Amino acid sequence: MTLKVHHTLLLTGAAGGLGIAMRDRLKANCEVLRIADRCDLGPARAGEEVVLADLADAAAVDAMVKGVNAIVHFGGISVEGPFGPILQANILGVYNLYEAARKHGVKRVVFASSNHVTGFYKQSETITLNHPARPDSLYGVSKAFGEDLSRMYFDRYGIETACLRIGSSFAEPKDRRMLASWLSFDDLHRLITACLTTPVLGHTAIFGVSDNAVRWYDNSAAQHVGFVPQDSADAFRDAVYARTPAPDMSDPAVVFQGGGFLFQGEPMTAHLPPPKAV
Ligand code: NAI
Ligand code: 15L
Repeated sequence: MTLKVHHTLLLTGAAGGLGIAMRDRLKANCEVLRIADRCDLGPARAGEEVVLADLADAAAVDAMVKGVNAIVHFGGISVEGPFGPILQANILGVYNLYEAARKHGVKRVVFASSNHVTGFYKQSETITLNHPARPDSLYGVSKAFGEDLSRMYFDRYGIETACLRIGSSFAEPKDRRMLASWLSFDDLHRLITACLTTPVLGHTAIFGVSDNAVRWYDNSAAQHVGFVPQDSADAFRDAVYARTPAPDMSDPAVVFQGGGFLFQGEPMTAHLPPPKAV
């Protein structure tokens, strides 16, 4: 099966953790890989073009997108934090990206959304792609915005998008939560490849996790993508259990799928015990 459906592919966020992990893998998916970030990417390697651009700069984003056939959009703020940078990178930035895609006729985007769009569901629940968003953070809200914006660009302009609700994509699972949320780098590449090559993508969200025995997600509404994960966090289970304490069930980070994100930024208060009467 040919993977090179698109001649020139744009990878944003190429200086980040997942950008670095996908940079070489995505060479299999195109003739030319245009890598972009606001941080230094070093010189172009064989088969690459390098673009420095801030996502909040509409003119720079327009130039970054011009001439590509498809986009893997991984750039942006990747954790909870102050609203200003999230607004610039994840809200204005994703708008700039889709406006540039519309103007330049790009018809397929793979958008790095996040499990934090639905982080306020419990770890005891299995959620489908039809469950409403329950963002656990301003970051999660910004990813929900990207999902909605991309839907509008599909309905109005026919730009197909897969919103990858990535769980935890690292070299290996770091804690017990990631035994459910882990997505290996190779499975992430398989997921991106499926989104780029499926004949009809439309607009869809899809949870990005490996074939972990413990899972919170049901991807059955996105079978048309054709994503079949081949790795599993289970191989790391014994080691993770050995180095981590037993879960404290009164800890919201253990109860909710979003884990520690619930405590980033302004402190969460809804799940704390009520103040004692004086
Ligand atoms: P990262 O933080 O390592 O990389 C993000 C990249 O985006 C950085 O190189 C950064 O310089 C760039 N960036 C940030 N603001 C920018 C701006 N205004 N203009 C241009 N570039 C900008 O994040 P990571 O882990 O590589 O994640 C990639 C994407 O996947 C992010 O969008 C993140 O939200 C999403 N994601 C990642 C998960 C993971 O487990 N690694 C889980 C869920 C979602
Ligand atoms: C994310 O959305 C973050 O970008 C990543 O850094 C991880 O923390 C991940 O979620 C997670 O939930 O583990």
